[in-house]
Amino acid sequence: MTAVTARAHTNIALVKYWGKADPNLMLPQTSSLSLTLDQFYTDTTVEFDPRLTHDMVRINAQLLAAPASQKVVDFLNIVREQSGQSAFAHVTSVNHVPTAAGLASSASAFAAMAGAASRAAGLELTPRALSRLARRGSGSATRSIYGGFVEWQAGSDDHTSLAIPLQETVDWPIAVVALVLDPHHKRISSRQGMQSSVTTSPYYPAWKTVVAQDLATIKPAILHQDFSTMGEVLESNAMRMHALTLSAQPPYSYFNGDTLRAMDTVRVLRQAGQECYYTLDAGPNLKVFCQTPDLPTITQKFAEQFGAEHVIVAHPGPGLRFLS
Ligand code: 2P0
Repeated sequence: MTAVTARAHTNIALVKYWGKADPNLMLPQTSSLSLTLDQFYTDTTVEFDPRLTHDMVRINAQLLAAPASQKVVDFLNIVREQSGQSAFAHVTSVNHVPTAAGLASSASAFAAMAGAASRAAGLELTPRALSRLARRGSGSATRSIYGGFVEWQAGSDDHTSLAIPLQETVDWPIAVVALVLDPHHKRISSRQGMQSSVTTSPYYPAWKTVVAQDLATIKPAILHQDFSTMGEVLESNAMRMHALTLSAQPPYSYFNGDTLRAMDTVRVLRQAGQECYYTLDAGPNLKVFCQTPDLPTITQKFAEQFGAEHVIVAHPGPGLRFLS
């Protein structure tokens, strides 16, 4: 019985994953691309224990009962199948991410769990294999195995759908300003939302074309440190993803009034020469990309508008690591 602890950081997608091709294997409809962030992470400890009669899952010091623990139990079943380990496990996970506020705690959570559970079960997986395993827990977790800029290549099956680091160490003074406009649980989960977009939005075929074009444009822009091109692509990609929510049947939206006000502030800042671009996920919280020399002006503006306690600055962060 060995307890293993792993830490993984969350990531923010610049080209979004929004739709599954295979919900069981968690194969996406398209590839996607993200930046791993230093400020938001999850620490997870896993220990298999033959004395247990079921998996014991504690998240942020709270013991989860079924059905809340089901996603974790399903994930542990995959690890048991791969490793031959038959015991149930103690799982203790602490999220340093505002949970379910559109800051993708599932990405850091399942990446950390992939690391801790596989090693505790006796497996020594490569980063590629860890990213495939993390994918089975949550799509965005595929990318959190690596630091820096990461592409999740859609692939066509369980073996080929995995993350590839584009640039693990980011030697570029960029920052992401996260605005926590509403820290509460979202009403429509990403899982439900993306499924509804795939099956009901008439724009879904166009989205697949958009993603292919955006990836082709953004990858060289990142490698050449072309901030303007990267920013224009990430902002339009986010808006086109959200167009899939507005065009679904029934329509829905993750925006609230503050989201629209913050988007407007980004435009005003840009007109005043502070180059910054926004993105947002399945929640109302904007994430604003900027270059570090512009950080003081940009954070001050948002602190005046929403309160300093709602403004969190993050930088490029590292990939999965083992703490014990
Ligand atoms: C992303 N999101 O690329 C996109 C953009 C939210 C908006 O991946 O069903 O928690 O577990 O695979 O990964 C959030 O969805 O969904 C997400 P599942 P996940 O980051």
